[in-house]
Amino acid sequence: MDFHRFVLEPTEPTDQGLLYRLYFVGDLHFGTTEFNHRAWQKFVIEYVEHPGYVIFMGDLAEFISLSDPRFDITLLDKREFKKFTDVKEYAFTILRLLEEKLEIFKNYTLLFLGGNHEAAFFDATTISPLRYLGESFGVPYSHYRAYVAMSLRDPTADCYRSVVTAILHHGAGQGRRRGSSINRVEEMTMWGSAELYVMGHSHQLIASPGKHYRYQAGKLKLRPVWYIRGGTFRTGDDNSQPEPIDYSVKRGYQPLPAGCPRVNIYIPNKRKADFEITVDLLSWV
Ligand SMILES: [Mn+2]
Repeated sequence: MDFHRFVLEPTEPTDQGLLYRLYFVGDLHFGTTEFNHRAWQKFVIEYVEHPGYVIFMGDLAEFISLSDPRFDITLLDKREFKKFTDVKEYAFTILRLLEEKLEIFKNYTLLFLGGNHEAAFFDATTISPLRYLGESFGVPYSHYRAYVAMSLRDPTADCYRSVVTAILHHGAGQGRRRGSSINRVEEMTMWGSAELYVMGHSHQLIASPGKHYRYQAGKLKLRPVWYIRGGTFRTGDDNSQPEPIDYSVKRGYQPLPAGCPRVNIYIPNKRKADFEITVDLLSWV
């Protein structure tokens, strides 16, 4: 598991303390007809009003799949397709469009975490989409999982006030019931201890609070933790052509909204107070 340390500046000054906002954004499946452009626009407006750091959780980019209505079956004639250069050219077209979409997050992006669809993208094109974006943004890329420590800087005192850690994994497997989905995240506690356990992949948007007991410096301490699943933007929209194809409908899953979780880390001004964490589940249809 890769380890990354980041220094966070407060995203917003408040009179009562310091606020650090952090978005986990994933499962866009950009490149399919099911990417919900309308919900994405609403998210961008929300983000501009409430800026914060961003960690991308994987399955952002998708090479066109055989089930995509835009796929031209005649291209499958192995003798014509594939001048391999055409495949690469198409892949880079998708990536450049995605890069434009993510441009507004560029200076606030901490990390790109890869998912299974990036692996499929790589298999089809030999291009690793998030390694490409990571290099373009000048931020690290981790395949599938990472352990992250975020040092919270206090610019008024020029010191670090605390550290929030997170164990991240794109996710794997299926199971659409809320319980089975969040249990996968709770199992991440066996990999190590952190304040935030975040997993994408299931497209469900869930935040579930938990508690950890830790014996530290001769004292038993109760630490609040959060288990989080990261949502999706692959829900289709009203304008899909040639017909609305909602991914969840097509797969026989319960329909889900488009959205992502936002984590608010708050340090009150009062001396010695440690951070508090709340999670907003942002969703749009
Ligand atoms: Mn996935």
